Amino acid sequence: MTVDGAHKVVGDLLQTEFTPTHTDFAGFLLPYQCAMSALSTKVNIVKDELTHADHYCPIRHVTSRLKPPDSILGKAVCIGCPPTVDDIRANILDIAGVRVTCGLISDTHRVATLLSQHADLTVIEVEDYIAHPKPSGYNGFHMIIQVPVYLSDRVARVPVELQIRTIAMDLWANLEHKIDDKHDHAVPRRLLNELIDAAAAAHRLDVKMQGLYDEIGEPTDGHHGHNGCHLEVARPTIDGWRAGRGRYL
Ligand code: 0O2
Repeated sequence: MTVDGAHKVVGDLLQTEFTPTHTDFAGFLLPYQCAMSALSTKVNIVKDELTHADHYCPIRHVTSRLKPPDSILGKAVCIGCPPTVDDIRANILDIAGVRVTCGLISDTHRVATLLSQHADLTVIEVEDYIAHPKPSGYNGFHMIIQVPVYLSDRVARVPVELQIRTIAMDLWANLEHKIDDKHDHAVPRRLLNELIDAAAAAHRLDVKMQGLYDEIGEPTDGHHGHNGCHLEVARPTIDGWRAGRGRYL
């Protein structure tokens, strides 16, 4: 289903459970907000520590966002997830998102490896769009990470989507997002082709810069080159996990 189609269906879903009438959105989103803050803090600690220790920090920017309720419901409709709180919790894993922007391709892999080594984090899904770009041209390294949130009576393990991109791809993705919005998700073919060309050019620049860096750069601890990184991915532990979602490496 297209995004527009989903929005129309969302408009007809006022009787579903996931609405302001039935759902305390602030309460639903709170664990996601906490998990997002915890992961952002971890990334920022790594950033500060490496800036201090290495004088070269692979992390340039860290941002985060919570998906708004209408967008959560739109995605539920798109993927055929029943619009109930439990189903949404089990099947939509990018309600909380943290985005890390890096200089080089090898930096993205270094950051992914460093974070995956945190004992309290569990990587449950990896999508390597750098090795396998999307048809749109998008590339980036995505992980779904379970982050522990210590509530008053229990520990909730909350999924957060971590997106790690180069600066060049971040520039592309932000512009592509704006163009997509401006055209109401129906971008003319000519522009789509130009965007695909631009993404390829950004990737060529990334590969070129990586090559130049490799000529002068000294590998640091955890450096895995730019040909990818291999992470241990845990089997999902969330009830109602959507079979076949993502690729498990
Ligand atoms: P926003 O605004 O970030 O919330 P899914 O997320 O399950 O629908 P998929 O393909 O399994 O789809 O997830 P994926 O591709 O790992 O992550 C999707 C997110 O990556 C998007 O989130 C974007 O942030 C980013 N992304 C993926 N492809 C593109 C692309 O072609 N262009 C741009 N600009 N960003 C992309 P959302 O939820 O779509 O948006």
